[in-house]
Amino acid sequence: MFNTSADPKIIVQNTSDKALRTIGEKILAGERVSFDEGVLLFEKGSLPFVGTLANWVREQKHGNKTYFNRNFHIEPTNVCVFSCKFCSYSRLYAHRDEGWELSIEQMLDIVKKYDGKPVTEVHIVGGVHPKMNLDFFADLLRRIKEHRPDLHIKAFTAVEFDYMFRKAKLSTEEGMKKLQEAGLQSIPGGGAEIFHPEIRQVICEDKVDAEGWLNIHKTAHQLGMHSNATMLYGSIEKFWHRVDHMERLRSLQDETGGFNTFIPLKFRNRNNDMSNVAESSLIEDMRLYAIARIYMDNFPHLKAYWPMLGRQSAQLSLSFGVNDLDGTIDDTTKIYSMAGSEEQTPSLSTAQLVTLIKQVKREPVERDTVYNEIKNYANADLAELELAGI
Ligand code: V47
Ligand code: SF4
Repeated sequence: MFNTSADPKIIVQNTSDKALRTIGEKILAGERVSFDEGVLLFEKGSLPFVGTLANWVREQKHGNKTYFNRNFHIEPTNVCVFSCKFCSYSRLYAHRDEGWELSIEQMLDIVKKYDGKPVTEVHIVGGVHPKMNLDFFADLLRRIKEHRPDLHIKAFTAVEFDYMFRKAKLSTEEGMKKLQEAGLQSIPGGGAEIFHPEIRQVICEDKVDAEGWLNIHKTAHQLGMHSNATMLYGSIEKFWHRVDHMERLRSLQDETGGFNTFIPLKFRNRNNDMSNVAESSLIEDMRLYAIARIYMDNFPHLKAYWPMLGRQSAQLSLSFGVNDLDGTIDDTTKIYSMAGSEEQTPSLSTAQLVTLIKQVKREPVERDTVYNEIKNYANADLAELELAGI
């Protein structure tokens, strides 16, 4: 590879392409990159060029710090009324006998498995089951909070909210308030995919559209909650669709400031209706992360979701703008292993995650959901962590 910690001024000065040089100078002056410049970075920006600039931006914002949190996932069901072409995970409602659906008691049993363990967050996301309605989920949140009030609940994608609220005949604000009162604290970033209708109509035509997705996040922000945003990249979209997606998120962030993290999700092509579409290369993945770090100047954090990207690529991404590796995810999250990620058992202990981060000379910092620092592991004794089984 090469060294992204080289002096970005020298890289910019030595770039022969005038347009790229101008963009590089803008970035180093702390100025925002425009839509057209974003597209140009994708078209012409070499990996060393965008990588070095993104690494500089990352280090300006966070130095060497690399965040992770201790969380676990609950997937209430894999039955889904929608039919996204890239989804390897859902069992359509018509084939619900092949799927699973958990009762509130079963989900509480999962929460109870973590009693006494130092997890700070539960992440609840699943398919859209027509019988699991707003009251069911409000009840679930309430019961989790009764059992463990200190556990931060980050739950439901905009796709799930949109369906729940429409079924309950409530406005987004009314529905969101009801769930917030029941214990909802943050919103994960799923369901965004690619916003532009040209792509959305092909890969996920029947679920919430861009305006709906953005409005749900805006409402959550207005009610004082934070959220994340994802982008499913590397399938059939063109570079400008990616920039259009990032532009819409950047504009909403200018308005509300409620997003914590941008999470690009690499399209994986196994066991779904898009298996004929090739996956992006490692170089394209790193270029994407770097350009995302440069473009999303008002997003505090850029996260690589290691169960989907793979551990080694996630490690590498820490030199291309990424400053967050999600969590220890001590469970059996199925969505990515089913879609072809090499991570068949997506679980890492704290000691393993800390080691992964230290191997690339970054500083591991455990955080809570809203990025309060819990513990800096720069000088942690790994042997002790391993002995303690964490
Ligand atoms: O929206 C589904 C993606 C997302 C595939 O907010 C696929 O902290 C790649 O959003 N290839 C759900 N991606 C997961 C998600 C998420 C994950 C981790 C953390 C957070 C957070 C959010 O999974 C879906 C979709 O974009 N997905 N199938 C696939 N074949
Ligand atoms: Fe359903 Fe989500 Fe899969 Fe789409 S990606 S089919 S909404 S589970």
